[in-house]
Amino acid sequence: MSLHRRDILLAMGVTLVGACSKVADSGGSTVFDTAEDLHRKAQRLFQSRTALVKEYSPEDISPFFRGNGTTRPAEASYALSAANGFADWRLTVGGLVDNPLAFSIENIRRLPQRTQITRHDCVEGWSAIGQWTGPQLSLVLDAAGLQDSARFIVFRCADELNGNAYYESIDLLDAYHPQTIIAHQLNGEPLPIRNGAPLRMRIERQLGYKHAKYLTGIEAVASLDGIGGGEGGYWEDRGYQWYAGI
Ligand SMILES: Nc1nc2c(c(=O)[nH]1)N[C@H]1C(S)=C(S)[C@@H](COP(=O)(O)O)O[C@H]1N2
Ligand SMILES: [Mo]
Repeated sequence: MSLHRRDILLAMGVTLVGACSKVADSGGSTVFDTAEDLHRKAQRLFQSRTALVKEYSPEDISPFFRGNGTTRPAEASYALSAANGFADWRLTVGGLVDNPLAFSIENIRRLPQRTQITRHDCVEGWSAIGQWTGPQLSLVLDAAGLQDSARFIVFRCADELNGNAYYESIDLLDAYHPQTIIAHQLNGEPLPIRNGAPLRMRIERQLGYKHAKYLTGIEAVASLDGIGGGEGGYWEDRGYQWYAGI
């Protein structure tokens, strides 16, 4: 899947603003960089954001991929759905899109798939290597048709922590990253409940808390204001960084 040209420009605009303010913050002569310098810096940032993360071999896979955060949503509707093999689970794609969509797990399995063996890093100080399979998020976003005003992708989840819905968000650069997939398998098996069954995000350029589990909705938005606590994610609303790059 290729990036929309419009999205690249939009995302680069976001990156450029970040680069400029960082340059300004650092003081000194860098404030007077030529347009060429700035262009080179923006390109370097863009390349570091779009590069692939390392993929591992089957022998590197961790014997047990632990669960963290919610490991079994407490909601009765979740237990019912799990008892039925998630046959009634729907993943909705909406917000600033031309064609709102709803996918069953079977629909998700029938899309072109990507399989990747990657290392997951949690801020709590553990890592694990697992093999994940599912369609690229870009495929689903292109099918829904992102509108020009869309800047962020929000992920809605089935679980709550302390009475607050878990949610996450990323920008369009990460949304269109080739290793950003909607996973329905871990190590060749349907996702275990502890790891987010039936669907969870893999956002491989970022830390563990960005990878929304128990995924029910994907929403394209222009701003993160007014969603949850307004900081772009459950943990971000509690002080974690929104951009958790690794
Ligand atoms: N819906 C939901 N997604 C979540 C969490 C959660 O509590 N609820 N925890 C996050 C954190 S902190 C991590 S490290 C990973 C853990 O993924 P795992 O359970 O497969 O190890 O899921 C992330 N996604
Ligand atoms: Mo985590």
